[in-house]
Amino acid sequence: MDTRAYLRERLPQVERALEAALPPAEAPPGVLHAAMRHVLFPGGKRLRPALALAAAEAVGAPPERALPAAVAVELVHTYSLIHDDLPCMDDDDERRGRPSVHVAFDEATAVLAGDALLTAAFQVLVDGADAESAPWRLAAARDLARAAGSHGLVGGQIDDLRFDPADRDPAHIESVHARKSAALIAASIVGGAHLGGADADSIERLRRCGEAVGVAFQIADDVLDAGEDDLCSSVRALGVDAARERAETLLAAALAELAEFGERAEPLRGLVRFAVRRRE
Ligand code: GRG
Repeated sequence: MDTRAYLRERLPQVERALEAALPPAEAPPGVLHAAMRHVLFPGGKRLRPALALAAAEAVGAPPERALPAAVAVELVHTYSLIHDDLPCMDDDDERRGRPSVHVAFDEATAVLAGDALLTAAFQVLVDGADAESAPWRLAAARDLARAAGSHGLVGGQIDDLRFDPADRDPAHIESVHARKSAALIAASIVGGAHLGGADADSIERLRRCGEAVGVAFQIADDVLDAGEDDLCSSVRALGVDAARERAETLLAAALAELAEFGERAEPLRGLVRFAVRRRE
């Protein structure tokens, strides 16, 4: 499976759907809409939307059926990046090689742009529901809310911010990663599968796959960032070699969950490998 070719083929439709989901930059209040677009376009790897589309394919649905989930997870991801960059959190002046939103605009605008993106994510999931898709969209919204909230992304973020530098317990570090990073990756896969009409057994397999690959993705990120001053890092707790080994073990577990899905899960398998073995 050529994952880069898959991304080149699928991502243009994600870009169009993201564009359609946001008000134009000129629509009032223009400053807010411009700030919402600032980090979203041009974006990053778009890994989470690609996982959502590939998960729909894995359960036998056309990938475009997963577009509302793909857009929703990217909007939640983008909000989290904007808020994470704020001076009260990670205090980063740059994101994706450009000034962070609070630098390009101001702090209040960055907070509000993040709030609006988070809200828009749930609007995209419910807008356009019909009798067939309503239960699937409801399930995707429920799982995304859980992944984004105090049991997921936000809970992981506060534990990361309050992380004790003396703590080198790998299990605690992995629990932070499971919430701060893996929960949204798992929600991307599960959301795509829900919109593809997957049965309960497939959803649970894909959830376990997403949780494993999500933690492995974060370990890969720690390995790529090794030498930076992140305190809650698997590399800091385990060393580079053991961290890499842990990521490979989790990758194998994630792929094992996909064993039953056959040929049509090849794009998802490719993306799962890409998430863990990427070099950027
Ligand atoms: C503010 C609630 C809240 C959460 C912030 C985004 C975040 C959580 C923290 C940033 C630091 C970090 C290492 C997060 C883990 C997730 C992660 C590796 C994000 C980067 O994701 P990529 O590599 O980014 O997919 P692109 O730019 O490609 O979309």
